[in-house]
Amino acid sequence: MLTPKITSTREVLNLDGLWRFDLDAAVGEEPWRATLRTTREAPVPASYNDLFPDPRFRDHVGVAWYQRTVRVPHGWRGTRVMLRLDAATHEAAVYVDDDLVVTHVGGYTPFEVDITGHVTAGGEFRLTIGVDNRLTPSSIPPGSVDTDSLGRPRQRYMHDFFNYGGLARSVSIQSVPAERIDDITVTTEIDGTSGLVSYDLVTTDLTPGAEVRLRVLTADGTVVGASSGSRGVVEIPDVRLWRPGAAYLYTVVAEIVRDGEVRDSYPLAVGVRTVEVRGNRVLINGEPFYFTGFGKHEDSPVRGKGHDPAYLVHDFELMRWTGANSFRTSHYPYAEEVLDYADRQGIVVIGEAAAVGLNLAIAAGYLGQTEVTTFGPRGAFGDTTRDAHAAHLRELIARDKNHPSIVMWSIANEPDSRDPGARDYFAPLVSLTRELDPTRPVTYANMILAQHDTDVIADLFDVVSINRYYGWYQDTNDLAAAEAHLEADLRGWEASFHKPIIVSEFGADAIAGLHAAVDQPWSEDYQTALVAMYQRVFDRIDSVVGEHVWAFADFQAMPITQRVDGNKKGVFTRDRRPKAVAHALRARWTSLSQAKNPE
Ligand code: GCB
Repeated sequence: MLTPKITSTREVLNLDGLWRFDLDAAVGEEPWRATLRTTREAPVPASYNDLFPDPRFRDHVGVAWYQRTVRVPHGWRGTRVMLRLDAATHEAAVYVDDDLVVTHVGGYTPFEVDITGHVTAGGEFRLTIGVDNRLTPSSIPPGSVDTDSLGRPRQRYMHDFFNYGGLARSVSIQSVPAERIDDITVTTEIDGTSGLVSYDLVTTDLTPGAEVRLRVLTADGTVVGASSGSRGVVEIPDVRLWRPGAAYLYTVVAEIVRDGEVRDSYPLAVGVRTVEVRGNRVLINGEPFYFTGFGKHEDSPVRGKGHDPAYLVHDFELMRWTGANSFRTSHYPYAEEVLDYADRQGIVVIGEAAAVGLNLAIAAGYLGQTEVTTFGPRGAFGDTTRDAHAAHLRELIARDKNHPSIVMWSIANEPDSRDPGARDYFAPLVSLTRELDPTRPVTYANMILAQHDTDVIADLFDVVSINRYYGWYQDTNDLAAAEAHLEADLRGWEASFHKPIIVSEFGADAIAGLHAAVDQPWSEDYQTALVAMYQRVFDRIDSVVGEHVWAFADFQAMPITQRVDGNKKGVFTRDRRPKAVAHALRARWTSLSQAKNPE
């Protein structure tokens, strides 16, 4: 599915703004059949939970309704009209006037539907979207809804970030030609001083005489290569590579031409670069790459997970200020605008699926129970969850496969990888990921309960990613013990797997402004000392090829007693002010980028 773009043959009408909005219980039966009975409005894109000072919205479990009137541009006569939602978290039913036109499951990937038969150019229609925020044992991410002692529905889930719901990304309609390009897949290789761009176009059925062609343009518009047919390879002589920190993008323009006239045209930004794992190194363009940066969230005050270009630019500027070269889209696919920007800014991305919380051992482990079964027929997550996970991976890779910034897929965060059933669950998903994208390494983020000698899936993956909290959840307030345990742990993985290791999470909560002369958890000083201790260990272990601090910024969390107005492991506060650790990271990473990733 191609991102909506205005081209010489396509138009887009963005529907962002204030929509009529209310919760299911307020609007009566079949609310799509008439103007929504409410005076309330909500912005799109934004999560709805924090907009209203009312726990009914914040803690809502179930469906919320968005509605607006849309006028189809009169010039769209004779074209196909597509409706596209960049995300509806987590499930959506979409109505055009009285008709259900599409449903979709999965809160972080886009979907579209052809609504040509339901609308008229120049006319208006009523667009109503029911968005359900419930997580179930077979949704990705998983969760469950139970009834509390007062008979109210309560959402349970196994990840700590707040379960924001609503339309957190853009909604648009587009006019596209009947005869059109439906998908483009581009992969790149380097051959001496040339770049090779292989492409594969999917089109609608073409009428006789229609021809497909493709041109590659430099950033200033000079054509450097061309081809015809739905598949092929274009060579770019004296190629300028996409490099971390020094992005360069070509534009591939795909076209359908008939009778000398361009019937469809679609431009795609393409960066020529390679990624591979060799021994215990990750190579980008054949050179070892050391990842510095963060696990992030899409999270900000008021708008929750709503995409916001101001936060996008500011976050990237702050990352650049710390000397970070990369981040992980923990724990779900981010808005496409984020990846487009990463492509242009030369920031490296580990693209993570929304499979977070496939782990019953985390709660059980902390409560002292030992026997839990997460996966398999006797566990909570069997074939139905795996099918949902596979469907999600298909949508993720279909959306993001062409981004040069994405160098790796992380297909799950902290699954119960000690559970024997994890192997049967994950082996097909790893194969599927490789089949969908043979060009990128695959990883998952390991959690401490599965160690190098008890984890049953790590060998299936290309890169070992490890989330560790020595000095915080374990060895609390004891950095000496934490240092010894961390080193032994990492050395165990190095010796067992001989693969590159990225420490994909490490950190400590810190309340901005709290200082202490001696080690004290929750102080900025302790957070800084803990991060420095981890880095000393990383520097002693050859296989460590990356350090992603948890987390970029404080973020809203599920309300539990371990969280003080959210998770405070941010290097920046939720409003993006640096804690002391930010300055320490800046000192290390700006000098590391010279030493480990020379230009
Ligand atoms: C983790 C999770 C992350 C949490 C973090 C924490 O291991 O991957 O989502 O936010 O720990 O702060 O507990």
